[in-house]
Amino acid sequence: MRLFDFNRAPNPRRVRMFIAEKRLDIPLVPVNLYRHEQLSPEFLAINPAGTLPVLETDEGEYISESLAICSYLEARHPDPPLLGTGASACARVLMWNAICEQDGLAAIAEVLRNVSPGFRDHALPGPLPVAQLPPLVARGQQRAAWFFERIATRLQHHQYLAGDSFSFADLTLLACVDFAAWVQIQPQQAHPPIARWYAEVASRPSARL
Ligand SMILES: N[C@@H](CCC(=O)N[C@@H](CS)C(=O)NCC(=O)O)C(=O)O
Repeated sequence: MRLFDFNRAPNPRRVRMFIAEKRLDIPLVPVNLYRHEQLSPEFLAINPAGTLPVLETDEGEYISESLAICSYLEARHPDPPLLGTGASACARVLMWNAICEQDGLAAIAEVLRNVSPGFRDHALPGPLPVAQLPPLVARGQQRAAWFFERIATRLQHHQYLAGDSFSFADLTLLACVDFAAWVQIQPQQAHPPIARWYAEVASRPSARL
């Protein structure tokens, strides 16, 4: 098994943290996004979307999408459970993970990818050119603000995002909060519940990855 990875990017990071929480040892294959190695013909043959992370299984199958990779690993290594146990806990993890992906990571990416010169003509991942749209910067900032307000409300009454147990949803949220700092958004300052949660989760050894 191998994980195609880039150490600076938020999606590969949440999978690396998941692997660390599971105490698994999976070799990493670096793919440098800054040098656009994800757009090489060799990598596009592995993942035509041109995104990381990708897991290569022992059977030679390639799995992209962070949640799909983590679901595969959870099925093979159930302890400690990070995707919930029981119908309702599993649904809560998937629900909050989806909220963090769609309303959090996507909003922050909308800001970064439409403002940073490094993403010129690459405002969306993938091999086709996509122009930056400056009005999306303010929209992304607004979406991110709404997202973190919702997260703060949730964390006011729950220790972790999906309830009483630490889960993959917390890893995705940690990736969101640290990614937000790239575009000068720091929800810990405005929202004490997020600050309380962040202090705990960011001190786990896996968060150093
Ligand atoms: N939905 C995917 C998102 C993967 C993704 O967008 N990864 C980013 C790095 S965080 C990427 O590979 N970007 C490539 C690019 O910008 O060309 C997942 O959950 O893994």
